[in-house]
Amino acid sequence: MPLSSSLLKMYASRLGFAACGVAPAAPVEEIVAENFRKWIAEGKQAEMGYLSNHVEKRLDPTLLLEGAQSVVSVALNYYPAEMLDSEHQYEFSWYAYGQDYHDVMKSRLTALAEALLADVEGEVYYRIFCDTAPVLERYWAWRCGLGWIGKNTQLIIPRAGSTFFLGEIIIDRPFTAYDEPIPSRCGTCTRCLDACPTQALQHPYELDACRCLSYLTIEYRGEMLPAEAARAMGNCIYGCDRCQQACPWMRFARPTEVEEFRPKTDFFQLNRESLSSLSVEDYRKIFRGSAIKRAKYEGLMRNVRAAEPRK
Ligand code: B12
Repeated sequence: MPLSSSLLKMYASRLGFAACGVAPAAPVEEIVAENFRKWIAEGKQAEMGYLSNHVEKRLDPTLLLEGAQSVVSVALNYYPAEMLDSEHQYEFSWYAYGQDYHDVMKSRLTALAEALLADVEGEVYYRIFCDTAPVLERYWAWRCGLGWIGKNTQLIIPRAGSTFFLGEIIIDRPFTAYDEPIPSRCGTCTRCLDACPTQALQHPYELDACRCLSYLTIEYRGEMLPAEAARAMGNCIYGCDRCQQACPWMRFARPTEVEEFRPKTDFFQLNRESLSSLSVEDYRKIFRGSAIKRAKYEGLMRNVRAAEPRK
C-alpha cells in the first residue's frame, strides 16, 4: 500500500515545516552528477574533504537505504524574529542564531516519520537526514518541488525566500502521488553574484568554497584568515548571508515561529568588549547546543581579531 502524500503534507505542516514534498528515490539527474564531480575535480570544496567521500552514495539515495523507494524533503524556516543590531557591533549569520539546526530538524523529522507510519502495517524502513550524510539536499528539495536552486546556489522557496534548513526522509515505500520540480525564477537577476565581496560566485549556480566567507569563517582551520577575506568580512564573524540578503525573493521572508531558533539572551548580549575577551568557559556556556561550535573557540577568536566592529 502506498503511503498517503496528502497525510504526509498535513503532518509536516502541523509540525511547523514551511514546505514538504516527495519524489521517487533514484539516482540524481546526470547533468547534476556531472556538475558535482566537476566541482570536486576543480577543488571548489576547499578543505572539506568529506565532500569527496562516498560520491556514489551522494548521487544515488538508493545506496543509502536498501529498497529505498521515495525521498521526502522538508524545509524549516530560520529567518530571525529579532536581528542583531548596531549595539552588538558584530554580526553572526542568521542560521546560527538559535539552537543547532541538526538537532531541531532531527527531532521534527522523527516526529513526522512516526506520525506518518502510526497506522501503517508491516515493517517500514527509513532513514532521516539533515546535513549529516552524503545527500545532495538542495537537489532533493528542488526535485521534490519545494523551490528552485538560485544563482547563489541556495534553494529558494517561492514567495518565502531561502532562509530554510533542509532535511529528508528516505523510505522503502512508494507514495500515492509525487511532486514535480519547479523552474527557476531568477531570470536575468545577478544581485547575489554582485553582492559577494570575495567573488565566490563567479558563475551562476556555482560557488567556489575556497573564496566563500562562510567557508573561511566556519570551516577553515588556518591560524589566520586570508587577507582578502579579512578585508571583506566587515563585522560578520561567523558565516555569511550576503548572497541571500541581496536576493529580491528575500522580501517575502517572515520570522520563524520555531521556538528553538530564538537566540538565548546571553548570545544577544555579546558585543565588542565581551567577545574580544571571551574565555573558553564563556564560549562553551554561551554556545552550548549552538551551530557556532563548529568554528571552535580558536576559529571564532581568530575571526573576532580579523573583523572590523561596527561603530
Ligand atoms: C558543504 C556545504 C557548504 C559549503 C559549500 C556551499 C556550496 N554552495 O556548495 C559552505 C561552507 C560554503 C556552505 C555555506 C552555506 N551553507 Co551549506 N552546506 C553544505 C552541505 C554540507 C553540502 C553542499 C554540497 O554538496 N555542495 C556541493 C555543491 C556542488 O552542491 P549544492 O550547492 O548543494 O547543490 C548544487 C547541485 O545540487 C546543483 N543542482 C542540483 N539540482 C539542480 C537543478 C537545477 C535546475 C540547477 C540549475 C542546479 C542543480 O546545483 C546546486 C548549486 O550548485 C549542505 C548539506 C548537504 N548535505 O547538502 C549544506 C547546506 C547546503 N548549507 C546550508 C546553509 C544554510 C548554508 C549557509 C546559508 C550558511 C551561512 N549563512 O553561512 C551558507 C550559504 C552559502 C552558499 N551560497 O552556498 C543549507 C542550505 C539551505 C538552502 N535553503 O539552500 C544546507 C542544505 C544545510 C541544511 N541541511 O539546511 N555550505
